[in-house]
Amino acid sequence: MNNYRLETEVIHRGYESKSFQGSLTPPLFQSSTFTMESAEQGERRFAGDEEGYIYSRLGNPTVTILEERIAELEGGEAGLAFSSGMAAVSATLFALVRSGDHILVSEGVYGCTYGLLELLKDRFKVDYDLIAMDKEEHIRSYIRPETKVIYVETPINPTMKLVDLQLISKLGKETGAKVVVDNTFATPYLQRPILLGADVVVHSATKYISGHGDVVAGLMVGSEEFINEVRMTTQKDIGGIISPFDAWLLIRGLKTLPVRMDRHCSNAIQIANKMKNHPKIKEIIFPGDESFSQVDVIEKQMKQAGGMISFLVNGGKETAQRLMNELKLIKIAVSLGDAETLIQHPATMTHSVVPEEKRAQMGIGPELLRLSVGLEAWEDIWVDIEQALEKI
Ligand code: LCS
Repeated sequence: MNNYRLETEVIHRGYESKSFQGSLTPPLFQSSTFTMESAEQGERRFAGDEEGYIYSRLGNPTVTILEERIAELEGGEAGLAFSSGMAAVSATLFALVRSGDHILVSEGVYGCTYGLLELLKDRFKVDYDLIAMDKEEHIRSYIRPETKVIYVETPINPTMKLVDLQLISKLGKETGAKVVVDNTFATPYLQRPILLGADVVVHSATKYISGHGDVVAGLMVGSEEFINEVRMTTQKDIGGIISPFDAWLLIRGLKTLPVRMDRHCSNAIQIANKMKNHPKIKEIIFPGDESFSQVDVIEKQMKQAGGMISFLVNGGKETAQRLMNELKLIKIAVSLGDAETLIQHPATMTHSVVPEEKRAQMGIGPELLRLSVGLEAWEDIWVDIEQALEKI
């Protein structure tokens, strides 16, 4: 297949209808296993001497289309799909570290990623440090001979801080640590870490890639060698594979990713502009606003600022929760990147598993709220926020 622009690849990459009786949309291979023509063929397939599907934990034609598509979109050699974002994150880390190793982590990660780091530390003696990743010398001072992975989210959930991916990739190459980037908030439409030097990209595909709030899934992109290793070890033997139907839904979701992202981004700019002038809002943290402290990093690596806004209200947890309860159109829910605008309170919801002092280090206080700006008319989203703000 020729190389096309990303907006075309999201629709076509990895699928040739003539191989599937002309079906315009990729067929759903809802099959757990695949029959062999002979015992000898079974032997050859297991030995790796003949290509072909064996069993859906090892590969499935619908899933293959998704994996080829995401690899192309991220600019990597190969892709792998998982049952959840956490299955992708855990398969990556279990493949890259051994007892005694060290992981350097951005100061702020999704709550369950923090939980996984703690589990690795407690049970498998893999140490980690959460650090601010803004200054080169500061980052360098934490890299040890045992540092095998530099793991970052950017933008960080939910504090919206950014990490300079070229800088981190340079440090990874110099020290031999693998750079893993969770690209959930940006998606490959806004940011392509592998093209900036990262080794592995992971996603919670549950979010913008699905886009419709109906799938929990994960994706990984990296070198052919790394993806094959994970496919045959920490995916095959731990087992966090995607179902063919969920892969099919993600193929469908990806087709509209660019148009949806444009709308999420433009809606977020409108909402942020209204919010920042409201007296009951103490501060907005939105990479698309001129007050944002890392505008230089956006210019280096992001096409647009994204559809997520975090903000602080005057008055702490009770006021934050009251604001949520007064909303009518906007739904109180974790997850993000859906058509519906969603709001959540990170300190008591997505990041409640993170101890309070670590939350404070990450910048997650009781007055912080996170808004996933949806695809509705932005005026309707704002009217809802404004009427709720009037009541607090
Ligand atoms: N990485 C990031 C940045 C995430 O935000 C999440 C989930 C994950 C990984 C894990 O993905 P999952 O297994 O849920 O597909 N984030 C959530 C959030 O902020 N609200 O609900 C889930």
